[in-house]
Amino acid sequence: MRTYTNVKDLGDLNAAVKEALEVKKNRFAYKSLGENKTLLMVFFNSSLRTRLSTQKAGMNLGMNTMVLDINQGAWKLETERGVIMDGDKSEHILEAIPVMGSYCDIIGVRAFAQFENKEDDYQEKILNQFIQYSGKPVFSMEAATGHPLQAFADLITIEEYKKTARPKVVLTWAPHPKALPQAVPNSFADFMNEADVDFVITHPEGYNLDPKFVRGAKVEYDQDKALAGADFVYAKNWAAYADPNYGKILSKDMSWTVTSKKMALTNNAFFMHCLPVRRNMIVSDDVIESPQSIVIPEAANREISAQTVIKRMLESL
Ligand code: AN0
Ligand code: CP
Repeated sequence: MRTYTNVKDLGDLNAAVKEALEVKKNRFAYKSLGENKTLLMVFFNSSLRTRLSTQKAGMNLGMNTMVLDINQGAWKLETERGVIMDGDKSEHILEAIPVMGSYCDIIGVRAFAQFENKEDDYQEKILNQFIQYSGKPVFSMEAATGHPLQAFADLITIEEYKKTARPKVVLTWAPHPKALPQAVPNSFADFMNEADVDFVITHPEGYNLDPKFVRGAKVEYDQDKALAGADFVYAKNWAAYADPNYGKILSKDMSWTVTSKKMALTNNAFFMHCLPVRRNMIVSDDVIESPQSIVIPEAANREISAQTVIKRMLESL
């Protein structure tokens, strides 16, 4: 595997989940695979889970791991070609990327949507420059339009907790005070559309995601109707995608918060969220603390999704 940015990069999805569950059974079985190999993780944005779980995954595989926070101690990077660099940016990304590539064997990149220019975000301008200029296998640690390590961990978690062969999985928008990217819901839809689940997306009008990710999924604007009979409730906020409102907050309607009253509409569903989550905006205290909340095992599976992806990249070096 040379790149990991979306569900297709995994090939046969059932086989990938099976491999992940094998990795989970014995996470040190491939300790020699990464010997004398270096993993570089580059962060343009904050992280708790991705930083720790991906570093742990690399260590499980015997790799040396390095972390660079671009905004804390590195030079400010110019990302546009042709700019006269007389401002506060000291280095161009076109030098920085191959230099970073020269110190490592595999690179993970976190570069969120900037909400300044929809085309730049949806063309994955930063991630694609890493793929093009680093000379190394590159995986997304949440880029502008996707978070495939999260969605893979989510699928593994659903596989572990499901009680029926084809569970009903509902992705629901929920309110949040700040504008958030569509990366997490995009990738979740990307994966659920390929998985053996009954997938429904619910959000207020105006919050439709990119059709490239929604594909054949059912979209229901009435949250209560969508939640009826759900086996898994996956909550997430995102800002508007559609023009002319790209990156804008259109609603803070607290009636969309996932409360115990909402969960009562479901088939005793499990509650999921990628974290970090704002309590009593996205989900009530009682729901996230309930036995049906699987947010902690879901986060723990981030180590497994990362390890499966890095293992495949090491195998292809
Ligand atoms: C980010 C997002 O919504 O994309 C990261 C989630 C994993 N969340 C925040 O910035 C709060
Ligand atoms: N879920 C997730 O990616 O969390 P972090 O932003 O803390 O890495």
